[in-house]
Amino acid sequence: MTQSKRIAILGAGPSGLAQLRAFEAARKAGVKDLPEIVCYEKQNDIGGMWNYTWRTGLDRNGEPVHGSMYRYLWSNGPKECLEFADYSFDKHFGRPIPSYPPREVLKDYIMGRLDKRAIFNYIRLECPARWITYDEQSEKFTVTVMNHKSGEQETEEFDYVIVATGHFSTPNMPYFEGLEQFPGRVLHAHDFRDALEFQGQDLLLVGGSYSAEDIGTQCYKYGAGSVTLSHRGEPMGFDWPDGIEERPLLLRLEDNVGYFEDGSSKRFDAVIMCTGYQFHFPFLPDELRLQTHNCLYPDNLYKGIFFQPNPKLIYLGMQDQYFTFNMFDAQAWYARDVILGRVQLPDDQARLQDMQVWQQEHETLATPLESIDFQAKYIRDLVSRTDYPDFPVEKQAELFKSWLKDKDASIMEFRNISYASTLTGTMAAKLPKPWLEIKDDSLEGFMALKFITD
Ligand code: FAD
Ligand code: NA7
Repeated sequence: MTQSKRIAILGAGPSGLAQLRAFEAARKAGVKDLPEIVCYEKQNDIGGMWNYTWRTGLDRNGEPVHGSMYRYLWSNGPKECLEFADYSFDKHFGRPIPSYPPREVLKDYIMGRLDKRAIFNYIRLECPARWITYDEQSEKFTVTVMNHKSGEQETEEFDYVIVATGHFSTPNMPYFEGLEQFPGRVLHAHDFRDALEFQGQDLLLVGGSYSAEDIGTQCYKYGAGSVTLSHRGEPMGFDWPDGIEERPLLLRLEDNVGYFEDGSSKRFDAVIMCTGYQFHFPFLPDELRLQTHNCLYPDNLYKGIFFQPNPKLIYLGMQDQYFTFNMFDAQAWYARDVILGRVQLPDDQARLQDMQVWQQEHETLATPLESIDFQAKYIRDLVSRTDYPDFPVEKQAELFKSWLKDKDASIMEFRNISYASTLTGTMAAKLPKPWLEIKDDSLEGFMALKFITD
């Protein structure tokens, strides 16, 4: 009898769970001789970024806290763009809900399609990966994890390693002169949790992307005194309400006063660095470690998944994300089919050529609209190669473009807009009052709202 292959999945967030589900789908479809899978998860539950934690700094095991989610987060894109091809929002909620659900509602949806009993057979919680090596002769990986439940390190061998540890957890924290004397709080978006903490305060947010936009509008919603967004590139340029403004880059702080590139200055109570994240894989040696920045087509990953120097090392979800959950599914299905031998990987040279074609197109992307189409095309390419249920990714790309327009039209109101599902055609319900006025966004609170349906 031949020994079955062994696979280690690192991380049980949406990407790792997509991989587990892809294998589960094969098992349910009657595929025999499936590989043996172990999924190591650092936290004490599944869900990744969606497993909200109040903790910051270190977790109860002394590990760096993974979570960057904050309490009052609502989806930053329409839910119709992240709908799983095989599990619609209609199926989960049984009735139309609005297009921009809050965090707990989205988590409920993500978890809803999992057969938890089956999934938990594979998962070892509180087991952060510590170190991984690859032996050219045996062609096996050695994976060492710290099992905080047993209090011991464990080492096992695997044929494949799938890295699904996310890339929005390790702060990129720049220095500005005078920070050490600033009398208020200085934190990174990673450690931001509850906007109520900043009620009445004048806030300086450094950064010009999603976190700055979202944390800024959220602090405004929950009563911050003022929000100043400082950007080093182009301003975001939205039509901000009174109380939110953009300024060019912060030059220095003197006591509690920030000085900006345009010569202006302002007094602040707290500074929140919304300056993005580092790719951080402390458990991987140089020769196995993906080295990239936040972009739509990281270097060295064939089909955005297979590590070029050693394609038995697989990375999921490493792209910057317009699309999220359905993209992770498409990646996981493709990775599964390669591991099962249904899809043959081409040789080194052919993989390189393929990556170069995508890289070249990636380098030409000049606008968000082009970037959305590029990511949709990437997903289409993956889906067309497996039996993952076909879904209208191009229509979802069009919705993303409408979303951009809606944000430009009104950054404080875009979350009040509804879209139709590209899968079921169901029109999303409308919120009974504007997003800005709905402060209780718990699962129970949100689902108890009287949504408006046509
Ligand atoms: P993660 O969700 O980050 O999961 C990675 C998992 O790996 C975690 O469970 C972690 O504990 C585990 N892990 C890490 N290191 C180790 C280790 N050494 N060993 C074992 N396990 C490890 N997406 C949307 O679609 N809509 C949104 O509105 C949205 N909002 C966001 C808001 C914020 C603040 C952030 C940071 C992200 C947001 N995202 C959003 C994007 C989010 O990254 C994805 O939705 C999704 O969580 C990515 O899934 P993942 O599994 O790749 O990574
Ligand atoms: P992003 O999207 O990677 O953006 C980081 C932002 O921080 C971006 O505007 C950067 O400017 C800016 N930045 C980075 N370093 C600096 C310094 N030193 N000074 C000033 N500004 C800086 O990260 P986000 O956290 O906004 O979003 C990540 C995910 O979290 C996203 O998917 C959301 O769903 C939530 P640049 O554009 O590089 O000039």
